[in-house]
Amino acid sequence: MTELAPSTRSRVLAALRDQRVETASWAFGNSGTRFKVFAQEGVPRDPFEKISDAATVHRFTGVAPTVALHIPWDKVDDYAALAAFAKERGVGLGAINSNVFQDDDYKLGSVTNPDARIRAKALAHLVECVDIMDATGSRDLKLWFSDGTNYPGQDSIRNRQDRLSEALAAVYDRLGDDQRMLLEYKFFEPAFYVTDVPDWGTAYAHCLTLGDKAQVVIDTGHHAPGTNIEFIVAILLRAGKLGGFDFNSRFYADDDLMVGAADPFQLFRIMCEIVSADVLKPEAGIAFMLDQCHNLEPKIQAVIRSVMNVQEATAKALLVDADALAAAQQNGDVLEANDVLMDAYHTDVRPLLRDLRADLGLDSDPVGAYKRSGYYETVKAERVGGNAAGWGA
Ligand code: PSV
Ligand code: MN
Ligand code: MN
Repeated sequence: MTELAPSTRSRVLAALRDQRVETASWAFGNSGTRFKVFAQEGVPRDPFEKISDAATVHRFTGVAPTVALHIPWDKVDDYAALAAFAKERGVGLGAINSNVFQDDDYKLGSVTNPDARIRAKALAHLVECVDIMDATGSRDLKLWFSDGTNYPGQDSIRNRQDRLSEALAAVYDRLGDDQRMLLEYKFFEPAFYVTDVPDWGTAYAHCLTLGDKAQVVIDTGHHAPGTNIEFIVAILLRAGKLGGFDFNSRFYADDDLMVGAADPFQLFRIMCEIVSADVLKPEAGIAFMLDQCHNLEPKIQAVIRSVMNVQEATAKALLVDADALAAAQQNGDVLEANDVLMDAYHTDVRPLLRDLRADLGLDSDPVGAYKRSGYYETVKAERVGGNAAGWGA
């Protein structure tokens, strides 16, 4: 790496020091595909052990101080006790993810179901998730609906939108002053014909009607191949409606692979939008969350790698020479503008990140340090009969 100007170096290091990535409890449990859930040794047997694993990721990365929960996968009797347990281990509880997709009752939809009894059941779960947020101190409720239809004519598209909007309004009214709801979209799966929240436009329209506490969350794996995700980021940022990300990688469908593994350039382009809008810092209110499953690879190690991948993309985005870029854009110098961006992308930022970790009092090699720590050997011996994350459970 060519020597960075001292002012650039300290600006980039300061931004990286403040960056936060939220891990997901379900990434530590067993997972698989709809064909097979693969069991690994040493996986958590309960939500407390998932939190211990998340705390281990934070211990070696220094930038992952919160872990998201998924209800009921992480159901416990006492959520305040779970939050206290997390705090003791140096992490906090992050977003509460609702689950209205794993119940026979939801075959024809949850909050969009034609049956009022089932809609009420789904709504009760969403409200219970806000009760849990009160106990855990979580700010964000993440909503993803598997609702949709398989056949033309199966149900009225407009009536389903009305039912959705009614449920969202009821949840919105239940939110406290410091709480938000993040509405997630996904263009396909599990419904085949209509998906009730298929795209950012639908999510945006609902959030706009609801008010400031409703924001859109972008799951990077939930788009058709070739979708320009950074464009969606830019549009939502302009509208003040970007609440956060579920980061992961996809090659084909909702693969939930490690973020930055399939397309590191896409992740860089997304982070460029974030950096240029100056919304990287936690106070900007954008949640950078991981939503991944590690079916084949060692889980804790994979989450550490994922956090590092986000840091690398961010560091490169922070290295874009904003003045040179603006000048080239203003002059209509297409190739120079592209060069400025690519220059930053091609920079090897690993030495800079090693320095960042040294500054934070961490080992410069988080994966190596984790492997040497003996954590995995300890949990492997202690935890016999770990659970599935929820998928395929
Ligand atoms: C749906 O595919 C999704 O991305 C939602 O965020 C769910 O809550 C999550 O996956 C579970 O992994
Ligand atoms: Mn997601
Ligand atoms: Mn997904």
